Amino acid sequence: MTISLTRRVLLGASASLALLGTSAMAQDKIQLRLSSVSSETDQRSVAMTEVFGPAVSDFASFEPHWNGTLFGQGTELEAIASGDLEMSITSAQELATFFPEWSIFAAGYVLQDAEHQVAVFNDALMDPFKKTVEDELGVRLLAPMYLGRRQVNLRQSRAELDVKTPDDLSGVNLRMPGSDAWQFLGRALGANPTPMAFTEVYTALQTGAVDGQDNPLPTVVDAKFYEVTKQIALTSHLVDWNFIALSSEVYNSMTPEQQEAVTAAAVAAADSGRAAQLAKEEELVAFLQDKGLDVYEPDVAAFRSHVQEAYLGSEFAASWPEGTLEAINALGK
Ligand code: KDO
Repeated sequence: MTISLTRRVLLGASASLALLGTSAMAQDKIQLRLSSVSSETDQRSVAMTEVFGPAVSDFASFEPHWNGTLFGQGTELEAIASGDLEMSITSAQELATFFPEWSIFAAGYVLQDAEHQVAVFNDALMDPFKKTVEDELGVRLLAPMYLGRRQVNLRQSRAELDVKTPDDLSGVNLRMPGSDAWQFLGRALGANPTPMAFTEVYTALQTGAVDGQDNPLPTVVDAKFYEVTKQIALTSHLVDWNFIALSSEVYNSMTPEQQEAVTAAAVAAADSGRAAQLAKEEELVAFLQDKGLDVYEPDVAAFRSHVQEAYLGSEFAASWPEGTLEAINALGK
């Protein structure tokens, strides 16, 4: 079928007008660029793309950038504070680099499970912590995301290195994320921590640059760390979480209805991602064993007492506001 020249020109013109219209409309929408090192298939990313984005699409253009392609791990909060980014999936460990008291939410064996995380995030005890982040960093924390129970994942097989207690990790070169709070956790586990960005971990395991890493089972699978490791000791040393973070300046520029909608969208995305991540944690032990990894429980009580003892005598605990640890524990089981 041939289209007359006139008609083709008209079609072309209307298409470019439509594009202009779309891009102009997009320009009317609030731009929400999110940068994260998580992959697009990570349950937190899927929840942001499938739940958060559509829920705010009337007034905002959600633009996720996964795998650290826009900003490197640990640089996102400063990018938001300087107005170069609107959103991130941040962590207590990253916030602790600005405000040491945030390390209480990154301490091993404190948060008990996903339900405890939500109760803590919504409790009044969090108000001063959230206010400091807003007042001093210009970042608003919208909702808690469940990352999962962090486990010790090693290149050595169990026959080569049977992990029972922290003593068994002595001398093990364990990759931990770069901040002080993470490095401290690595030492509290008994290992020698090596700071490294998430995007470098697979290659470091593959080449033997590190002996292991720690992450929840869904991450071990999503990042394919199981391809280059041989065991997982189920220490569950940190029930880890992230926070959906939004520039306070952008939030404050929204109408009250938009503020309510963006908050509700974040909560809905966090709830969706949490359910998906919990389901994956249940099913992945068998998956990883089928891939040939030794997956087993060490002496968790020995790890818990060693880690808690390390924290209680630490500079981190000295920064924790009086009564906060007790208030967190009171919200648990
Ligand atoms: C990691 O670097 O091990 C970590 O799990 C730290 C988390 O706070 C978070 O940044 C996470 O990486 C990324 O979202 C990738 O899963």
